[in-house]
Amino acid sequence: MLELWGRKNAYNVLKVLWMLAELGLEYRHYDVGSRPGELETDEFLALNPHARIPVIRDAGKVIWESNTILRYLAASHQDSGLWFSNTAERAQAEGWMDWELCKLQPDFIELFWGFYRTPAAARDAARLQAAAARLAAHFRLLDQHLQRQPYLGGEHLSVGDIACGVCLYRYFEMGYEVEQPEFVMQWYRRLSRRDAYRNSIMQSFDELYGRTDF
Ligand SMILES: N[C@@H](CCC(=O)N[C@@H](CS)C(=O)NCC(=O)O)C(=O)O
Repeated sequence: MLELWGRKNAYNVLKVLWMLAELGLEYRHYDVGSRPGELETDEFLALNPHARIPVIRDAGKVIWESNTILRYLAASHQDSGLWFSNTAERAQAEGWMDWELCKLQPDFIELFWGFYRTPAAARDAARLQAAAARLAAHFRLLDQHLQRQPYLGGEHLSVGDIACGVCLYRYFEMGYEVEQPEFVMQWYRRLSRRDAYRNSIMQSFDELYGRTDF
């Protein structure tokens, strides 16, 4: 059976939970990452030398990096429609995945950590504003793209939507005032109609409020 390591409220673990739910796959879950030192044990470092979650093991192979895990699972279950056998079509979705990793996620994490996870008295307003402005620009970019098509990779849900769509619930629900671009919101509503999205992503994250200890 597929195994998954990582606390279920971690941003990058959420991507994998959503993917597993879309595929209807059973898995064994190891809840690591919320207690000090858990990712630095010899046992865990043998799985992921970068001491990060998520990690999966499937068919005897260990895989880390959330977007790599998404690619692996989608490519291994091509009947799900989440992958593209046509390489040019696949590249459309994959471009957004790589952009998520280097642009969208760092700015989202900066805002989420700086605002939601940092106790109010310790927040840095100027830094938050700068992160929020960068994120707003990212979302405008997504909006332009989604004006032309319902999903990031084209006409149906794919790995690209899972990588980028994971942040929407926290972005719009964490209590920081943000723009709500029309086509992003339509996309968000489309995702929200999926059981897999609601059951994995649209979950309370109250336990992270004001917590910087993990
Ligand atoms: N690029 C990596 C980033 C992994 C990462 O930074 N994961 C965070 C959780 S979202 C982590 O392991 N944090 C340490 C912890 O939760 O203890 C990926 O996409 O998998």
